[in-house]
Amino acid sequence: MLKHLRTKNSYFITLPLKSDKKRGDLCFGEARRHIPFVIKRIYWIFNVSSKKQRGGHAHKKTEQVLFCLKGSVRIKLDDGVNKDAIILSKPNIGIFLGKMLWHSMMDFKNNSVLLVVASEFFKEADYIRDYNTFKSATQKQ
Ligand code: T46
Repeated sequence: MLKHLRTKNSYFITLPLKSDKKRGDLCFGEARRHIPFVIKRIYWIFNVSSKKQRGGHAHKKTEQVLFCLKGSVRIKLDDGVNKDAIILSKPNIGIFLGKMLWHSMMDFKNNSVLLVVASEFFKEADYIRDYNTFKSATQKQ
């Protein structure tokens, strides 16, 4: 059973998984069907030391879904009021992160590979990288 998240604009997404004992497994996701937006960008994060932390920002507009294809990664979420911490470790279970959600990734274990699909092209202006700016923006909403 997937954990219920208190942070707004976040929820788990379970993708179809075709298990095949003889040939191995296959997982897939379709835009607007399993992924709730049209995918404009993908990127993946790997070779991260288990002692290092990434993220530590929110997005003004971009929505994303994160999947840990290999290993495991802890994700901390904060909507300005509520906080959650979850672990991604199954390649068919992702987490949707909507806009204005402060997120950090840590505890990358066993050569983790974190795949991200995003609703927007990369734009640095879409990031809020200062926590106090994020906090005051959420209070104005
Ligand atoms: C996020 C979390 C989950 C690009 O030029 N294009 C891209 O599409 C991305 C994602 C990054 N970059 C550049 C920007 C920085 O110069 O790559 C560099 C590293 O990015 P950043 O420090 O933001 O990486 P993370 O791991 O802290 O955050 C990344 C994403 O940037 C972010 O949107 O939500 O993963």
